[in-house]
Order: sequence, then C-alpha cells, then structure tokens
Amino acid sequence: MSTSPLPQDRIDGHNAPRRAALMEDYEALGRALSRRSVDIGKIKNTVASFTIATPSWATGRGGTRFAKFAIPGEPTNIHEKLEDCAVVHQLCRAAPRVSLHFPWDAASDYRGLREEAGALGLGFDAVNSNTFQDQPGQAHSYRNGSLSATDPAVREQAIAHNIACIDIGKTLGSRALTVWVGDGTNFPGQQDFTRSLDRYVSAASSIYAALPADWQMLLEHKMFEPAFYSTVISDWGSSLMAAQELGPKAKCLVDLGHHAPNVNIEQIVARLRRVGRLGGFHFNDSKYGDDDLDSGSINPHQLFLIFNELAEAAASARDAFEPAYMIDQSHNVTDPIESLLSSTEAIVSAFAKAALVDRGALHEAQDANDAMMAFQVLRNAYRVDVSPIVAMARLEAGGAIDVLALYRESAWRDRKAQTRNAVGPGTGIV
Ligand code: PSV
Ligand code: MN
Repeated sequence: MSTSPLPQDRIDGHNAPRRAALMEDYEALGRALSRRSVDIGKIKNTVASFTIATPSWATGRGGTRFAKFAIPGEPTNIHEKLEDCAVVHQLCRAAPRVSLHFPWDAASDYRGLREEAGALGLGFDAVNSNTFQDQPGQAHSYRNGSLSATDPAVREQAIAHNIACIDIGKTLGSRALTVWVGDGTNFPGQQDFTRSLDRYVSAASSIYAALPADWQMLLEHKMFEPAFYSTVISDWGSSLMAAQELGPKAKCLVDLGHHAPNVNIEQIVARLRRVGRLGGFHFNDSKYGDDDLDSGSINPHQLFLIFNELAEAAASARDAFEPAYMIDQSHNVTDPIESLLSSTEAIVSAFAKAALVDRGALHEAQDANDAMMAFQVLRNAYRVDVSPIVAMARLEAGGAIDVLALYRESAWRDRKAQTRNAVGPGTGIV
C-alpha cells in the first residue's frame, strides 16, 4: 500500500486551475517545434522517462566548514529523510530513487527500510561509503588516508567498510557502490604520488572483488578538499586509470564541482563515454570550487552542454549506456526540499533542451567545418523555453504543475517542525 506523504487530491486541486494555461503554452510550443519538424509529444515522452536520484544527505540543511544553520522541521534520521525525498518525487515525478551514505544512514533493519521506501514510492540508488571521517568506536583513524593509507590495518578497515556497504546495498536493491575518498596531501613530498595510487588501486581491487555480478563501482574523483596539495584520485585521468586497472565494472563518476576552474566538463564526459567508463554524475553547480550550489543556478549552459554530450552518446550508442544520474548538493540557505525540486527542474530542463538538438544538422555543420552553423544548432535548442514540456510530463505522471507553489501551500516543513526533533547548531557539510 502506498503511503504518499501528500494527499493526491491536494495535488489535483492545485493543478486544476493551472491546467488550461499549461495546455495553451504546451500547444503553442508544440506548433513552434513542429515548424522545425520536431514532435513535441515525442520529446515529452523522452523527458518523462528521465529520472534522477536524490542524496539522503542533502535533505538536511547543509553548511560550510564555518557553520551550519539548522531549520525547524529538518529530518534527523533516515526515515524522515526518506519522507522528504518522497515529497520531492511526489511533486516532480522525476526523482524515484534515493542514494544512501554509510554510516550516516545506518539503520537496524535494511529489509524493513526497503519496504518503507517502497511504500513511499521510492527505491534505492548507489550506496556511498564514508572513509573520509572517523566514526565512534572505530579501531583505526583515517587521519592519514583510507584506501591509500600507508598502514595496512587502516586500508583493511576501509576495505571492510566498503564491503559492508555493498552488503547493505544488496538488501536495499542498489546496483552500485560509489567510492569517494578524502585521501591526499597538504605538502609537497608528504606522500609518493605513485605508491599512494598503487595502494589505492590494490585496496580498491579487494572491494571490486566483492561486487555482485550486476553491480558497478563508481569512482568519484576530486581535485582538492579536504587535502589541498594533492588528492589520490584527483581528476578523470586518475579515475580512468584506476577504473581500467580494476575491471569492466569500475566506472568514473563525474561530480560537477570536482574539477579545476573552467575545465571543459562536457569534453571529459565525451572522453569517458568514448572508452565506456562514464558511470554517472553528481549534479550541482559551482562558481569557485566544490561549492555544491544548486544545479543550474550558476551555469545552466554548462549543464545543457553536458546533456548534449549525453544525448549524442545515447544517439550513437556504442554499448549499453545507463549512467547513474544523481544530485549532490549542500543546501545552506534554502529549504532542502525546495532546492531539490528546483534543481531537478533545472536538470530535467537541460536534458529536454539537449533532446531538441537537431543532431543531423549538427553533424552536417561539423563535417562541413561550419563553426557558426554548428553553434547555432546548439543555440536554437538551448534558447527554447522547455518548461511547458517538463510541466506536462510531470502533470501526466501525477505531479504538480508548479512544484514550489504547491510545496509552500502544503506547509510541509512547518508541520514537520511540530513533530520532528530539533537539530542544534553545528559545523560540517552535512
Ligand atoms: C565529496 O565532496 C562528495 O562530493 C562525495 O560525493 C561525498 O560522498 C559527498 O560529497 C558527501 O557530501
Ligand atoms: Mn559528490
């Protein structure tokens, strides 16, 4: 039995007075697109099939290394986090899976948790391990690294934790383990670049050996933080090297905030795709570094260009291509549910715009070395206001036409503030 957090008649009641205007906008856009020989219905169906995972850790108020300002009604445990993710999915109908992080989301009964999520209309995405923090009662510290630590006992502990995450994931119905380590250095000479990567790959191979046949191991690179001179898996080159050494189930995960400033991320996406190692994404946006800002809030054009590469890859599939799409953001000044709703809308819109790119015309212009026309093909898709398509896909799936308006009308956070435990002030990113 489904236990959707918001009554469906509230959503229907919200949609009723907005339906005619949406229909008008959708039909007008449909006429404009048909002049370009684009069938809006087909684009809408493609958009309706696109889904993304929400991270459990982004449902609570985020923070910086300086402070965290809690809000009344934020979730304090995995059950409440699932409830909030269910609200996001119920309204936008594009976020049916949740990605858990261990031990942050530790529970006593994972079979029960899977049922609980199922009843809320949710499933589970990749499980994430955490060897970048020490946990109470842990035998060895990750102060000097985890999978690449010089101490074999630390590496063994980190391997065991990752294998424990796989075991939990099997019960939850996950199909991937995402591994991001904080390993790295703050001083030139602190560690040997080669030997630390050797240790990482050797430890990661023990985790890889524990993967079920139909699982993937997603290696997430990050150029800096918490280590500020070097990190062990610093960029897509190191990530790809490690994935290729590990085996075919190892793929690279691209977090949009984990690159040097101004790096051409869309080209990285195309490169990883070319060698069949593009495993997935952590979507967010950034101005300076790993800012974890809301997707599309700073550079929506980059998001579009990334999806353009993905659409290109899907159109010329070399092999099965199913990247894991996920959000990874820190919501420091907003209600996290509102940020997740607005970010999902931005991501789905970028996907929709990429679906509008006239690939034949693009290839023709590229082959003729017509730079201006090639660019105009992209521009013509980018400037289309796809919001009627995205809203129509959402409406037809039972979601809300105006997700933020309905969320505010529902007073969800205020109601939760009456029943959920208060979170004290704190520091830290989650
Ligand atoms: C690291 O900055 C990261 O992007 C990884 O995905 C972690 O698992 C996540 O953030 C934790 O907030
Ligand atoms: Mn990430």
